[in-house]
Amino acid sequence: MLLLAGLLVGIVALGAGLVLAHAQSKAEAQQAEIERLIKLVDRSNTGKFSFDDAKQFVLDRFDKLDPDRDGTLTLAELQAPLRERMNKAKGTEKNRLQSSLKLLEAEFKAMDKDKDGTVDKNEYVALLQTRFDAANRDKDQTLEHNELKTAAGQKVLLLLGALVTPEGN
Ligand SMILES: [Ca+2]
Ligand SMILES: [Ca+2]
Ligand SMILES: [Ca+2]
Repeated sequence: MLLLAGLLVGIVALGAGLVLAHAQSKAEAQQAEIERLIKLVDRSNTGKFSFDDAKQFVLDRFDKLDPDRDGTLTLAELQAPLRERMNKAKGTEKNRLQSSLKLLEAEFKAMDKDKDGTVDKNEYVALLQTRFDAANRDKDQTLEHNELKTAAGQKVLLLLGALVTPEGN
């Protein structure tokens, strides 16, 4: 959906010829990001990953995001790595990261089921399970590249720390 929104803005702003190039490079960037994450998550080197792979990956990621090790994430903790990058970024890159921060805030709210203002591991993993199942269209044990390309797949990748592609960029 974000990709589509970006494309629509592109059509208005740039005209048809440039849009083709724009869409092409975005598709390539998305492709590369999917490949990167599959490599990180897939422990058995099969080019796809199971829910257990994804769960293990997010639990490790959770610990890295949780420097005070209290077992919960605040919004600030979730956003910290991105903020750090944003401080060093300039221009369009900075705008891109700014949109990502907003998206993370929405993600945080989606995860914080009991609305206590923090996200614990159970909440994180529960949302991962829901999104994994939604994206796993052939109902086998794994998410493949073509499933990760879909809107549902992109939502799984967000939880794995994918670089997001915000609107209008
Ligand atoms: Ca914490
Ligand atoms: Ca909570
Ligand atoms: Ca599958």
